[in-house]
Order: sequence, then C-alpha cells, then structure tokens
Amino acid sequence: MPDPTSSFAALQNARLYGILDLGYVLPAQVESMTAALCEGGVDLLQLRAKKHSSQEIEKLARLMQPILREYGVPLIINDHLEVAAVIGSEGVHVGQDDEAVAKARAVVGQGTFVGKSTHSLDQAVAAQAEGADYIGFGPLYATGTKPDYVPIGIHDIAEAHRLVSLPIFCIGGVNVSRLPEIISAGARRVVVVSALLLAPDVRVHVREIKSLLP
Ligand code: TZP
Ligand code: MG
Repeated sequence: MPDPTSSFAALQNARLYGILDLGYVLPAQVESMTAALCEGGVDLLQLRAKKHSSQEIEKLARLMQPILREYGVPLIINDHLEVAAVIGSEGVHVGQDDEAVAKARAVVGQGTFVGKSTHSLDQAVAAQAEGADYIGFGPLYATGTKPDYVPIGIHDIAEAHRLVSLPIFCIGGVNVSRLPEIISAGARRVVVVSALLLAPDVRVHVREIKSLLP
C-alpha cells in the first residue's frame, strides 16, 4: 500500500519523470535499468509496455518496486489499471483513448495518483477539469517512442502553465540539446524516455538532465 501523503508530495516536487519502456529495455534488464535511473536521480518512474501481457507487466513491476522504494521514487503503471491496483503502485497513467480519470480512480483507489496524456491546450484544460493529478503535454517533437503522433511544438507550453495548475510534464523528443529551448518556452518538468534509456551511461545522463532543469 503506497503512502499517499509522500507519493503525492513526490509528484508535486518531481522535475524529471523517467519511463522504463519495454520497447527499449529487455525484461532481463528491468532491474538494472531501474537501479541506474534511480541512482542517477529520476523523481518518478513509469513502467510502459505496449506489447506485454498484464501478467508479465505485473511481474516486472514487482521486480521494480523494492528498488524504487529504496530510493523513494513513485512507480506509475501505464494503461494497466488492474495491475496498478493489485501491486499497489503509487500512480497510474492513462491516455486520451483509455479509461476516464474517474474510472481509473475507481479502480486504483484514492491513494493512487492518476496522470493523463494531453496533446493540446484544450486537452490539458479538460484533463484538469476531469480530476487528473498531473498531465503529460506533448509530444513536443516527433519521436520514435510514440511514432503515430503529430508533434505539437513548444509554443503552447507557457500557456498550458497559465491555464493548468497541475504538475505539467513536457514530453516527446526531450533530450539534452533541446532542453534549453524547452525550458525557455516555460517547461518546469519533463519526461525523458529514449534519451535516457539509450544513453551510454544512464546514471550520468540522468544527472546531466537534472542539472539542466530549473
Ligand atoms: N507520450 C507522448 S510522447 C511519448 C509519450 C509516451 C514518448 C516520449 O518518448 P521520447 O523517447 O522521450 O521521445
Ligand atoms: Mg494508454
């Protein structure tokens, strides 16, 4: 059972949100990658697996949990609400085509935070009205991690922060070389997937990205 007080506080304080995406990481590497991301200093970590069964995702999530707990990093399960409920993850993440926030909350319980992907200002405002605890905002740039989505660019980031008081995690093609323009555009929090998972030294790369965030 997660401690909601500390996991909601961790969400508020989070700047760098990592995603352990099984499109980039083999199941056998899940524990070592989790440890590397935590040692580097990710503030939140999502398990995202578009091609794996619920059983496999549950098994991998349970391997991640003791490592994440040691570092005080909340675990967020993508899509699989029942897995999140069964393992007691700190958070769950839904997309525009997934269950509504209220339905997600009914499955996972009040103590688990619910995040939602948004791809426009209208969707960002709607996600806040729907009761999400945080939003992803993007993809800012074209990205192989979510290849079917049209990038939204960085020009709406500042307006999103004026309209939405929830934590906003800018996502999609975020990397070290783009961070300065993303931050100048108003971003305070980011999600980084492939740039971290494919880095030659994951720990060093996490530290570098964190040092560049405001
Ligand atoms: N949602 C919007 S973009 C994206 C998701 C899950 C993928 C971001 O991955 P990357 O590799 O950091 O571009
Ligand atoms: Mg989804």
